[in-house]
Amino acid sequence: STAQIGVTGLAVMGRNLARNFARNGYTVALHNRTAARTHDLVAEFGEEGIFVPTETAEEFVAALERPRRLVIMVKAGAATDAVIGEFAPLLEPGDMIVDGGNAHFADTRRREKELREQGIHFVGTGVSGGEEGALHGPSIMPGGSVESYAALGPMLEKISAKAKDGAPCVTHVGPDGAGHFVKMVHNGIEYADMQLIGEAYQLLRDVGGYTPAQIADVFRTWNTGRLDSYLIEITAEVLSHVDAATDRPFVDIVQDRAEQKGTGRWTVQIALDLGVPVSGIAEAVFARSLSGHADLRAASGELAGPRPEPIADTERADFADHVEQALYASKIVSYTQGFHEIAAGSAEYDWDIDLGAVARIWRGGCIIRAAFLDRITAAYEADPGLVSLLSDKGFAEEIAAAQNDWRSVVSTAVTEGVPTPGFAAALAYYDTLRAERLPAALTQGQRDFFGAHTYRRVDREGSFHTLWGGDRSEVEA
Ligand code: 2AM
Repeated sequence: STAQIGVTGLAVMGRNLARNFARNGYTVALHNRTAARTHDLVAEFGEEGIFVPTETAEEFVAALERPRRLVIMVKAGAATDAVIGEFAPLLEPGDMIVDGGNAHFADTRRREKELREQGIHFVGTGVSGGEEGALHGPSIMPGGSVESYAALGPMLEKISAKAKDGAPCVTHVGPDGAGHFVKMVHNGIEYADMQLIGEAYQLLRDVGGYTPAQIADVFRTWNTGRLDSYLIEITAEVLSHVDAATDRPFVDIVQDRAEQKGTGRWTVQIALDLGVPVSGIAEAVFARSLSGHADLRAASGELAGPRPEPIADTERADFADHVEQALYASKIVSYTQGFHEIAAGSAEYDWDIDLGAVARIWRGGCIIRAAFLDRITAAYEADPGLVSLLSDKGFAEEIAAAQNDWRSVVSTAVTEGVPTPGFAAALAYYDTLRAERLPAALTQGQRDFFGAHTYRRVDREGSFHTLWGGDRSEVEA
């Protein structure tokens, strides 16, 4: 028993994570259902560090020093339960099972509870950054017990991405499912970021009259400013890519039907359960869904509406600046919504999540890594009880400066018939928060009318009902 860590499930994520541990000097036990993958890894990358290939579950467990640290990298769902069922009986109290898959946090809570009863620490861990991140340093979001983090944290800190200031992109997020919950919201925010970037692109193209290659340059410029982020950077790469077969912009030869694996959808489902309005993230999920409805789109080809007209060349640069403002303001709103969901989950499940620390570990390794996250950390450090990111003075001031352009971009989009559900939903959320009075008062009146649901008055305590079907006098409920 010489290995400090073991990885089972050696498809690309597991393989790269195992290599990352080995490259960082850890002895890594390897296991996979099909042993060929294990041997392939050693044959191809054995030089990178010390691997202990094993074939059976017993051999794998025996190879691990105690307390055992066993990382599962299989497809989230039934396979995770199958693998846990295979290994848990072989483990001893104090050992740790780390699930690095994209599990639903409710499954993680269930598994953690079951294994805790056997004295085994179950660490549901978000791992973001895709294949490259797994190999070179992901952002890691572990849940589970404090004791498990004490034994595991130093290793995770070593293999994680490092932010520009050198800080490792990992923290103990909180107990049981906290890590997978935060990873879920990370993915929801990622959907929103991608949708907003997509809307900016479409506006620059259809209204701004820019070519994809020119838009790539606009994004490269944005990437030197406050929007500096991995997603903006790769957007420029994708937009400047030319398809070799047709010599056309790559973006024009790809079918415009977005796919999804489910974590964005979960973010919205859970937000609904928790009563958190994540309208921007929801619009991003719906936008992907609608794009995939080829049937609806084909059947709607004749629907009336404007075809966008590109503006004059002389107005382009100004328009691009306005779109940048709209993108930035909308981005602040989607992060506001995502962090609200994390705060709500933390309160619901007693996780005591440090929101500033979450922003800090997203600064490197993960798909939404961005300079902007430093600002979120600073906002929560300045006020750990911050109710909403929008109440942070710095963000409020930036939105104040952006909002005129944001409005003009949304109205241009509406006038020209370019769908911008992300920009518009973010703006509606913002305006809802600012509104002095909302039509929710009317909603309450309607509810009282048809269902005697009662309402509260602005001027007196208590619940009231108006006798709508009678003399319309008011009674105390
Ligand atoms: P395989 O190579 O034997 O297919 C991603 O699918 C990874 O999870 C692969 O390493 C795969 O092993 C593994 N995997 C998928 N389902 C599994 C299961 N039910 N039990 C064990 N490993 C599984």
